[in-house]
Amino acid sequence: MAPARVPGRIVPPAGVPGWAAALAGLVSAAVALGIAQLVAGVIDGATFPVIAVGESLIDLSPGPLKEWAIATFGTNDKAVLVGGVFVVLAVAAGALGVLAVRRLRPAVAAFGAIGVVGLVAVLSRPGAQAVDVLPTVVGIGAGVWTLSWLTRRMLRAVPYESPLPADPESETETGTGTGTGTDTGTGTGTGDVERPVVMRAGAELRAFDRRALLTGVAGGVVVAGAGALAGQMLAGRKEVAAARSTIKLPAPRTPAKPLPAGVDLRIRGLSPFVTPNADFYRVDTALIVPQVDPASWTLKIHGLVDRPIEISYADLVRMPLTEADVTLTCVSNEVGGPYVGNARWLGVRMADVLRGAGLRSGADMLLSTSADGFTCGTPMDVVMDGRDALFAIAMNGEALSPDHGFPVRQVVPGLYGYVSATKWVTDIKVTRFDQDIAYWTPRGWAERGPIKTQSRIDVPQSGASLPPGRTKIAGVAWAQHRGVDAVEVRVGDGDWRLATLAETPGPDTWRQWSIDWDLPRGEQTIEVRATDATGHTQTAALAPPAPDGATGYHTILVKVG
Ligand SMILES: Nc1nc2c(c(=O)[nH]1)N[C@H]1C(S)=C(S)[C@@H](COP(=O)(O)O)O[C@H]1N2
Ligand SMILES: [Mo]
Repeated sequence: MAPARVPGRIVPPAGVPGWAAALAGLVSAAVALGIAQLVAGVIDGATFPVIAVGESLIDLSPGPLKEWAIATFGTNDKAVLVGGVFVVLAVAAGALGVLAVRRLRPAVAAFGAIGVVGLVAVLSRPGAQAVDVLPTVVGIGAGVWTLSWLTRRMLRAVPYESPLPADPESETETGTGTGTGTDTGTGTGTGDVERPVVMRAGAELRAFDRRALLTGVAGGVVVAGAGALAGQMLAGRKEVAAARSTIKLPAPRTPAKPLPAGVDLRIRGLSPFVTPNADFYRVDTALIVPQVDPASWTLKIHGLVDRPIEISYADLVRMPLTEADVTLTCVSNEVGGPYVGNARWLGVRMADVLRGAGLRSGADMLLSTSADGFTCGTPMDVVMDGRDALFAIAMNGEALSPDHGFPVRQVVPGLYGYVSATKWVTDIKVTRFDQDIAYWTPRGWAERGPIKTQSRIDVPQSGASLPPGRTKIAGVAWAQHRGVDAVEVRVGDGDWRLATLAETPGPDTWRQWSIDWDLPRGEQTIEVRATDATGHTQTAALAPPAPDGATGYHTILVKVG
């Protein structure tokens, strides 16, 4: 049943409990603020009114009061002030809710008046612009709408029932027949006789509908929370983008070796040796990319150390920087899959930072945690053995993008990403594998994840139709920190032939390969396999990615002729 329109002057609220009216007011204010925050996030830099009011109060308060506040609350003085504004707003909103069930129009007007206070504050801020009013205006609009909606919603029109004694013969029928079908026994259905009802001239009978109020309130809370969260996220994204754009990357103390001329065979369709940042695969558990401001970022190192340390971004980039070409690989990459990419990383050797804390004997695991709570367990010996295990700040000459871990991530040659490449890293606990457990381990993935020797055919593409004659077959192979020594290709049941290998700067990157082949007509399968520098040839046995990386030969099918 649709609620009847509530007239400007509505039913006396005899049946509406005070808490319900106040709750409606509070939630309306929350919606107003949530929507205001959303708009402030969407529109570049538009002012969120509560902050503007707080700043105006600081400007208006006399010197001694300011000094008292600073002396009493210290660096929390601003937070206390903004908190105070919220408390005042909450009290006012509750009162408005109580007013609204008596007289909606004055309540709406008072809501608007609070908005005007916010607008005055917003516009009095230095450098205020016309768009700055939008968060307040749209927020107040949403709040007013919510207040009248909730007020109407909790005062449901009810069917008129005769106060005269019911006909004894139809009594049972009346008792059950007029109850609403949605009543679940909580006493809020419109047919409930215990509920106080309010009658008005014009034969409009209204009653407090608790369930309608509470479901409305729940909706309001969701809208307010989602608006506030999305708004904060958008604002945070802009702030971090601005911080990132001002970063000047220091020159490395240890630059990467210049890439040999022949690292890139420049074959159409073959993955370039350096994966452009925009094409680099992304794998993480983050639903929302964490926005971490380098100004507030710190890295804590604790656990089995002599002196726990906490370093800032400025501290980190003052340390000697190392540049290294390293290929990242995801354990969840299927044979032939796309989750592998190569970049030039700039960062501080993890070993240098860790030594500063003094590693204690007995530790064998570095449990790193990201800003969003992901954890990763890295074998300590691998990080400390002299390889280019980095706290990286840049990728291919650019500060990391938020997607790839800005401001600081780990990069450890030779280990799959899930046990090594923590993005947005903020904390390292020096610990033991038998004492701590990282995110993916209880989810069916191996505790340790050395990268398996693998190879992939990039050209031709599987399923391609090719003209008969000489065909270039090419791809990439990787065996990080061991290095690729050979790649072999086979067509059909023929013999394995050695492919030509491109140059590499070292064992930590993938290696391009190619081979020319006179393919016979018909449907042909092409297979590839790599041998690493330890002499190990990748196994033909098929294994899925879980628990410790897929195996098998990448095999494609082409049609020739
Ligand atoms: N914080 C965080 N870091 C993370 C992950 C994650 O889920 N959260 N995933 C890891 C995995 S599984 C991989 S393969 C690499 C991928 O790094 P990329 O997204 O920069 O390519 O990041 C690693 N670092
Ligand atoms: Mo991964």
